[in-house]
Amino acid sequence: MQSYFRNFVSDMEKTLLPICLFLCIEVCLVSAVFLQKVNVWPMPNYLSNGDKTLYMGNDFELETAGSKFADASGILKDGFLRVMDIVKLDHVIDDSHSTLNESALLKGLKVVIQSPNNELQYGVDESYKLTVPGPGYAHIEAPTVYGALHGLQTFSQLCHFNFKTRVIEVNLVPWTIIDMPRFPYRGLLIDTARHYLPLPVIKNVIDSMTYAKLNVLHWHIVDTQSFPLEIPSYPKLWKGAYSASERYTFADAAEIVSYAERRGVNVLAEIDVPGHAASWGFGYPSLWPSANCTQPLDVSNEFTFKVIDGILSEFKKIFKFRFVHLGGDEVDTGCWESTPHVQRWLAEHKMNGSEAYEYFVLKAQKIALSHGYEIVNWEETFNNFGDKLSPKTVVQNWLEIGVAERAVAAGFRCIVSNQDKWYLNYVHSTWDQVYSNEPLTNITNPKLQALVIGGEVCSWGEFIDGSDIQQTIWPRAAAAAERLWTSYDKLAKDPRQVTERLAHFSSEPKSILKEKGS
Ligand code: CP6
Repeated sequence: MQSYFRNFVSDMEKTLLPICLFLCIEVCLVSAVFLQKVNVWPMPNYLSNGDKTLYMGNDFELETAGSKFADASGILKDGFLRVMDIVKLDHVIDDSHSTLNESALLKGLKVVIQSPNNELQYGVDESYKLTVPGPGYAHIEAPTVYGALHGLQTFSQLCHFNFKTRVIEVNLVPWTIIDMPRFPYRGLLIDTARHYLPLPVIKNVIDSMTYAKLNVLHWHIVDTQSFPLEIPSYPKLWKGAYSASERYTFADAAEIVSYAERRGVNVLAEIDVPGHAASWGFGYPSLWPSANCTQPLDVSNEFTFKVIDGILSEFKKIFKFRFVHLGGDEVDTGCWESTPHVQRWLAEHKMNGSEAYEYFVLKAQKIALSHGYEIVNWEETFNNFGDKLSPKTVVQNWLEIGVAERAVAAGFRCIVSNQDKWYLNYVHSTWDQVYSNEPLTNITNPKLQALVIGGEVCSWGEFIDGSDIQQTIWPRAAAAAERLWTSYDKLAKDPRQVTERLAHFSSEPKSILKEKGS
């Protein structure tokens, strides 16, 4: 019995010992991971950290001595104040610091920007280096102020409020972060035609984009349902607005652009032609083929192109982004083929409906080019007459799988918006599906990869308004933002690995999404 028991024990030891060892190692590993939890979103491209904790002084300050960038317009200073607001939230901070050691004090942030210019444009250098070496100062170095703004966002994510000591802490010091985006175009579409979005809501959306380093607000301004924007040279166009109060003055639009610009966000303005444009005709009914067949815009009428030209020449005054979006999607030429005067025009010009669609899109492209814009078009234009499009076209995918592959093979640049994964209006699509949408799927040639300039999540407005747009956008847009920012080899292959980090990111901006917009 005794020997049986001894044997039993030793047998047990044989099996338990490895299990115990395994558990010990596991506990150590888990606690190491726990200690080194890095809660930065999107994940930077190079990062190293230590295990020390600093606390932020009362007069935590921004210093820019040595920077070539003069910040006359206060872009950097405002950015600094905004992230300090995020860091502090509404916590009651203990400013006596009586229990804290001077040798762990973080006094401020020194920012050095190499370029004196601050023009925001497609392809601007957004890289930055952020270091928190120890007590004293944290440092950001960046070629441009827009890289520095990203650095500020990352810095804010290293800070947290310690509820015991009631001070702001930075832990895991020393930090070194070297970071740059994977793609230059990281977009979000908002739609102000299906539901009007008040200016403070749009501003809030812009602010929230900066937390995730998204850099293009694609403003789908107008559609069938409404024309909310004032166009000074065609003052009847915004008769197509839902109501007098649901409108943007030209100055409002300029205000949105400068608000976005100061935050490193470009605005891509869209007029979707020739489909999706029936609202244009409330002010100018001759833009309709007929009163009961109201779109696509009348291809047979020169006035149609005069209005497009007028709109784009007004756009050029405020929308400084290199690209304008000319839509071109979901065109049903039935109205053209069934309206007598358009029918006659088609016959005279020896065109059928689809040829007239091509004629319209190419003519609109020429107008945009004449104003110095490059063009984004929805993928149908490429699918139907890709060989005719201007080489300055960027093809925006949404519909078919494999469009990016085909568009870059044909030499076009491409933006990926795969509707199954990146259409946020599909509220049942989950953040991990968003995360797993890889823009370079099946594109292996580096030259062709470079033609995929990025991607865009789309918050179409049929069922979204100012009251719930933020809840529909986040946190899924953040999943896309990491896909577009972080280099491929650093992305999680299984989205579940990043759940906790994304949850941490989500709670931070949400708490300041109250009306700070205007
Ligand atoms: N409006 C415009 C839309 C859509 C598109 N263009 C759209 C289509 C399908 C879905 C969501 C939006 N509402 N002008 C397509 C690019 Cl699911």
